[in-house]
Amino acid sequence: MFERPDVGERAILVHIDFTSYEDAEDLGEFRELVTSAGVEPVATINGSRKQPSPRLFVGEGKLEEIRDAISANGADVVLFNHALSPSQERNIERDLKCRVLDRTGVILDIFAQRARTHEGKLQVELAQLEHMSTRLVRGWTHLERQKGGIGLRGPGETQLETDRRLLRERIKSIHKRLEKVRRQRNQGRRARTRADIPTVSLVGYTNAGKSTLFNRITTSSVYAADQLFATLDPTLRRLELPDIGAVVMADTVGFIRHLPHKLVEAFRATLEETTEATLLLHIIDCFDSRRDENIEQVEEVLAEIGADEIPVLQVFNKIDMLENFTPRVERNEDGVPVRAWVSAVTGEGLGGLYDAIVERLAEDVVHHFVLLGPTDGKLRALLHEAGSVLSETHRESGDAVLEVRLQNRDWLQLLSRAGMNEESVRLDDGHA
Ligand SMILES: Nc1nc2c(ncn2[C@@H]2O[C@H](COP(=O)(O)OP(=O)(O)O)[C@@H](O)[C@H]2O)c(=O)[nH]1
Ligand SMILES: [Mg+2]
Repeated sequence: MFERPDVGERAILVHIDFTSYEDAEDLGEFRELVTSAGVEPVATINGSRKQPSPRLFVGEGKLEEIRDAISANGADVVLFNHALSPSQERNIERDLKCRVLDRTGVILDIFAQRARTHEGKLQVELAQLEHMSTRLVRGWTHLERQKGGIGLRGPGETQLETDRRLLRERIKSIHKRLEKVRRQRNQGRRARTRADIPTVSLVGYTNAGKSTLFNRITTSSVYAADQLFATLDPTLRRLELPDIGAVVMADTVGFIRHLPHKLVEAFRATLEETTEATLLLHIIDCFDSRRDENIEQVEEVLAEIGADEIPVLQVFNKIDMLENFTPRVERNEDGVPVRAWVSAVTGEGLGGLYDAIVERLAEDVVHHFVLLGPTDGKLRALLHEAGSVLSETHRESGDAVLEVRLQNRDWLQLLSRAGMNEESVRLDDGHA
């Protein structure tokens, strides 16, 4: 794996409107994607054409414009908000003497940075190798590759530099490993890597405000915990919530409009971690004209990856864009908070959101006073090991009273590991 470059790369973005395309790509979203790939867009070249030129995608005049922008801005890379054919990419690179990446390459780079699970990483590497296998002959120097940078992260350089036969073998071997991972999962044998602390995952479209909200919540002086995860992974942080205790918050890779078809699998795989979450915060840009279809799309994909059983709290973000809007929390007929209206930028509504998160997490938390006799040592040890014991007192009878607080599913799991169940354990809940 490549290190990310210390100094941010500087990119020229190219976005062309084609009269022959019905559904124009979204430039705002592309800029957002580029930024989240860790690259700084320093200039944007716009244009319009009837259709792409077969050889250089754009016309000679436009290419000249891009060339000028590269030298004027000291750019390192040119990013096209379009799918380029391998030969177009190669021709443009040769002509501009600058690294060129298309939309697929940019998105793959983000996935490579964000995939956290084993399966996700394999799936993204597969997509990268497949994307690159047609693009092996490039003008990039050895030095540039070693420096890393956008589009250069992921499969090691040996794979890129050796011949296609090796690449094909590598692809085959990843297919095999993926099959194995899936088989194990289907047999339910996959080692669950679920943390023993609850995880709240933020999902939603790119640009909905996930990262802004994530930063806002995790750095708020009220709940920010140690920065345990900050150095390891900027998209995972720990919070301390009242009545809940430690919680991990995770920013996930955003949904992307016009996701290139061949990246669908890789995208789902990077989202796969959300199936392990305790609670999903579905962040929605309430000002977006495509709001409702976005919500449906997200829900559909969550169902497809098997995350539809996980409780969801919808967060309608950017209420500062609406006129005279008062933040509020909406509840369902059972009184459960299901939707919070907030502004991640101004902070309006965040208090209500925190409370709603705590309330939703508390649904799944048990708080018991457990009576343990001398023969119940196993459960006592497991509860301590899980860090779930709030206090312990001893009675003259020889019983210990443990005050415990943990996720209900963990409680059931510890009981079964101790050879007990909810009927056989003695509770002293009159105590609570
Ligand atoms: N007006 C307004 N803009 C917001 C709000 N939250 C995020 N944004 C902006 O929306 C854009 C996308 O935000 P970001 O957090 O990167 O979205 P992500 O792609 O979902 O992570 C950025 O330009 C943010 O400044 C909000 O509450 N109000
Ligand atoms: Mg983001």
